[in-house]
Amino acid sequence: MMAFTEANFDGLVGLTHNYAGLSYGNVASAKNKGGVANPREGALQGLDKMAHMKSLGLVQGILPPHERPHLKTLRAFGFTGSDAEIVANAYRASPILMANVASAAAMWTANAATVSPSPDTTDGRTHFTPANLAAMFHRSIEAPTTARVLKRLFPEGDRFTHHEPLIGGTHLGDEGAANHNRFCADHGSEGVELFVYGRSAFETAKELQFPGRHTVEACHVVATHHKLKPGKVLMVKQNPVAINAGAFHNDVVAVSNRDVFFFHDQAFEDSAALTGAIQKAMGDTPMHFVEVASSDVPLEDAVKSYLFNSQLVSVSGREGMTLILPTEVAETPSTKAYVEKLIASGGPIKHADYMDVRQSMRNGGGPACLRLRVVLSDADRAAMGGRALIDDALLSDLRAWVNKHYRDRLMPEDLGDPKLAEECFAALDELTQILDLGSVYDFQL
Ligand code: SUG
Repeated sequence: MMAFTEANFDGLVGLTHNYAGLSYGNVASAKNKGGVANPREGALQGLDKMAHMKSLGLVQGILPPHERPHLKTLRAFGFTGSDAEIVANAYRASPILMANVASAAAMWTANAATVSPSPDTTDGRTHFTPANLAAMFHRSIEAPTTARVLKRLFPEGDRFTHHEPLIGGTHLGDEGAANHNRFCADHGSEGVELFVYGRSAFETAKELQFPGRHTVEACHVVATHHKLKPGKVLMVKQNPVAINAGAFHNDVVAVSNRDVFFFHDQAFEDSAALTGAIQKAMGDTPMHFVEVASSDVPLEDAVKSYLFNSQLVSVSGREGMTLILPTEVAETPSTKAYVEKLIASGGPIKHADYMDVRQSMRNGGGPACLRLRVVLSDADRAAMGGRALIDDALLSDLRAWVNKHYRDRLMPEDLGDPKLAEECFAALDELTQILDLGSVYDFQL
């Protein structure tokens, strides 16, 4: 019997990490607009989180930051000349355009792609679809680089296969794994995949105040491309109330691991119907549903603290599952009390580890936003390309690289500095060597 594990691929916080307030409907992004960011601290916080996961015996991977500012986009807008001239002219012409093409948002790799592992697919391969992230301009430019990195790490062939990001712009808006959960008895057993959407492509979603970024049509296309098994795919609409409260991705109000689904009672319009459908699709494997009542944790506190944007993991040697939570949960009275009660309840979740990822949290990215889950067999792991699985040597190389290249202070006003672009490209060129990625950036192609 082949052994399967879940690997988490965290996005490394990029050199241009800043607070530009780009994401309408993302409460933290709006609140922290214009603040002072510390890219170096952000990257080190991310590496500490990866080190913690590794120390728990989990398989931890890393995905690189993207090249920012993205000069290819600026050239497409008509800017010409040397790199320095393009940066200076684009910033002068439109600081907000520059903020968009300089955003480090690729760090939130829960939005990098949707991944269906081999036990779920009829051709027995692991399928990847990079998310088009069409809803937000600054994220809509991520997919080509994401695709190149994923293809390098998971070579196309008998084990892994890659699909094109969806066409159709916002009509086929796809935000990737942040709106996708997989339930199974064990990571290597056949799973049930749940796709969550905010709206339909061809309707006016009058009930939404904020963008419903992901459409039901996108879910259908990805499920079809991924060759998922009939009866093992579910689609559900996220509750508009949750989107309007700032849950711009479903992973702000729900998280799963294996046979446990942890979610807020306002995440979906009809929790009972959903849990019934999941249990039916799971057949003989009993699910554990941990539904958090609004009377314990108001939706507002769930969004503020990111209780559900935790990682739920099975740690060998620990009885029960572990939540990897952002420290903000311990600082919010309702969620702190809830987690204490949950751990003492005798249910499937028995441990809570808190991580400081504040640099990312201020842009609306908690522990779960920072990671892409990929279930891999031992043989899959052996077939991977690059050097993206974390061990002590790689961690130490990455920490040294961050300390050498990253600034410790960045504001949106700094994004027009041609020197920053130069620093980024030099650093990323070096990173592709550390991670053995080959050429994945436009400036290398
Ligand atoms: O897409 N924030 C990201 C946060 C993504 C979180 N991901 C998950 N929930 N899985 C977004 O809204 C803010 C950037 C800025 O404002 O500078 C931003 O893009």
